Amino acid sequence: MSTAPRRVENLHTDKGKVPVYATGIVEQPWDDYSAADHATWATLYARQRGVLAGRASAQFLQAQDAMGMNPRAIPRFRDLNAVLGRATGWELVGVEGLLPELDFFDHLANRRFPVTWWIRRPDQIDYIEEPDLFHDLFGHVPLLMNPVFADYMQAYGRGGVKAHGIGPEALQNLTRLYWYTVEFGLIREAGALRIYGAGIVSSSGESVYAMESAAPNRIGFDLERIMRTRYRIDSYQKTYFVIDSFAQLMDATRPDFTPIYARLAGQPAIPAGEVLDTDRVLHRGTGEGWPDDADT
Ligand code: HBI
Ligand code: FE
Repeated sequence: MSTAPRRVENLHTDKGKVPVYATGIVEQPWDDYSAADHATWATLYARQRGVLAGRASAQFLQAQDAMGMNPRAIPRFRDLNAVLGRATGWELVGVEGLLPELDFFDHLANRRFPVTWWIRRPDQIDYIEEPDLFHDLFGHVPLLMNPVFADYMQAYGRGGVKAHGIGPEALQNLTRLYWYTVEFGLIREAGALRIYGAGIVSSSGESVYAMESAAPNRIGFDLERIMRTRYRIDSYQKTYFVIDSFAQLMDATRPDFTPIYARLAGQPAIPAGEVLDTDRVLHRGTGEGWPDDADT
């Protein structure tokens, strides 16, 4: 039962005061967005929809259209919540940025998706490291309209709360699953490779790279293999994992992960660019342009 969050402090930002609540929830200060903020949204939205034609999952594009996101100005969370709530019971809540993992998992477990309330500056339009409103709203939110993916995200949140109680290794295993599916996942749709991961769909460069570059590996989804695989947060991915459907993703998260964590505990992590003999290899990458320093 979600209780209304308690206002705890006013956060000073360059746009005045934004009230921050106990669970990290802030109200979307829609009236404080500048013309530049709205123009940044409109530019990124138009550019990405152009890049994603023929590259993004049809289910992603249909879901984004069904949400009725305004392409010309930053959408109001409350308008999107009316549509999203009816479709799958999910709710967008504004946040300041990355949340402590347990807070993040608790939101997902209660069908609340945290969306950063601010958007990047015009001079950051091509890249920003931390997730801003465009990454969250354009990238993550549309698929919450898809009932199967919406169930997966809630199951993931519940799994995260449990993993947090088990320990750091379990949490690391689960974070890798999020990274290689929700953030950087590919899907096979009607026999063709398509993008659904938010980190890719919100990046023009990585949308092209993930689909067309010879450099990265593309490997069939394997839950435990993914949970062991390191990743990079500072460059395009060295490896992308491909699911056959969102149902496959949901089925993979049905079992209790506790015995899986126990099995993985003694096994070494797999470097981000490595290909295993047991992998279902769709494309073995050339490794061209890969950073040569260690993976995280
Ligand atoms: N917080 N607001 C926000 N958004 C995220 O995507 C997010 C987070 N905190 C932690 C986190 N993601 C990752 O560690 C996930 O793998 C859990
Ligand atoms: Fe993200």
